Amino acid sequence: MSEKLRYLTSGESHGKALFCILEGVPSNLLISANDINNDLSRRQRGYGRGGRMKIESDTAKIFSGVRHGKTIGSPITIMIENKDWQNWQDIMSSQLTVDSSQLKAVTCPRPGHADIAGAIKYDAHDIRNILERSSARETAARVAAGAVARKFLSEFDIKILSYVTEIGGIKVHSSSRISRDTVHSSEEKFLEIFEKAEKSDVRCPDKNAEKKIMDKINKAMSKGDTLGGVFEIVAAGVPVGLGSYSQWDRRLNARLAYAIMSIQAIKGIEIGLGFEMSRKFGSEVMDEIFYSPPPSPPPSRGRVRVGGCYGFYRKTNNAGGIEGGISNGMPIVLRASMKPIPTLRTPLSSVDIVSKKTFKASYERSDVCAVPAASVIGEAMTALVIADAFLEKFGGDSMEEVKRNYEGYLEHVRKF
Ligand code: EPS
Repeated sequence: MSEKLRYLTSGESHGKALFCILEGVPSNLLISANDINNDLSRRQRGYGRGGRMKIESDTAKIFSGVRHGKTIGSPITIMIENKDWQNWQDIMSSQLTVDSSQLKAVTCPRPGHADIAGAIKYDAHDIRNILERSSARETAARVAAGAVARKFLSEFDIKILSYVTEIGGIKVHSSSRISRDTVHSSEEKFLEIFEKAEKSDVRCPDKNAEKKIMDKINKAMSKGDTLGGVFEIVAAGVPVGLGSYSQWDRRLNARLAYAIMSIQAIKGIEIGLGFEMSRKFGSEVMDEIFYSPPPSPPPSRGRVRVGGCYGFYRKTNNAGGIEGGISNGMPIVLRASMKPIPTLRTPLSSVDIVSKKTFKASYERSDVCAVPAASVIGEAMTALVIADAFLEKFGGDSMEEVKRNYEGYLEHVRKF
């Protein structure tokens, strides 16, 4: 793990605010709160989200690291206020002024949440102490950090996009997917799929599947139940050579898996053809290597995006853009599966942590389905990992220095 780009988040779900401190962003990157707010608002969308998203309109306040619209190389501090704090001031007060015996403790852990393991671990007799931080609300702060990483990567024509491939077992039709046969197709095809996803209430580029998914979410909603699903992320324009096989924790696939698996409710990740690869002959899945002399003069940087690294190219992308833990110049493709949200309006059986009697789990307001939001969070985590690996290879203290280093490397790749 290189950690050229480091970040921490803090804040409770119903506390005053969420924070993120991001360190390692070079100076002279143009950034504004609007760049961050766009992603914050994308994270809030999606059919099946709960009442909280109607209360919040997440916006970033930049407290440090940016001056007159440009980074200055010092840690960037971002705050996102919780509007709902108004309704939780006593319950979430940091002061002893509130009589805690008057506050109703949460004592029935929800199966599938961090509640019971967290309560035992932190010796908490009110599960609120656990659920406030384990809540996926924390991801708003990560999306803010990811938005800065995305802005940095955009300076090098690297785009990170995502869409939902299935919810509740209803899958997007193969013609609306990019991960298999069409993965090496033109940038236009990528963008078309993502534009459709962006307009969809469930980030699904296939209208037919979208309708079925929304019907299924309605069904879950009326039953007091929840749904999970799968989303796919594509990082296009990543140059050959990020990450390394030389040490286990430098492998780019491992770094991505770590970051994606850290998102609340994520239970699995695949890169490229993923699990499907294990069911095929080797000859069917390796991406054969071809060569055509690099065009002269060199194409604009954007052209590196699809099809590999100038002269060398592939016709398939079963590897998902990573071989031997190193980016190979093809788009990086990964999928993650999200379990259904564990907070159920019709709760499952649980045991009260105080009385030890069987009860129904506590119900906390929550979402019916948050897969579209997880997809946006996945983009942020991917952006942070790729920006970190990019800085490890081309690192510099200013954007100008990083750009010089990158241009020099592209020249090397072109001549290789
Ligand atoms: C979330 C905010 C939370 C939940 C959800 C994600 O708000 P509240 O708890 O006030 O309803 O909607 O949290 C969970 C899914 C979870 O498991 O905790 C958000 O901002 O994304």
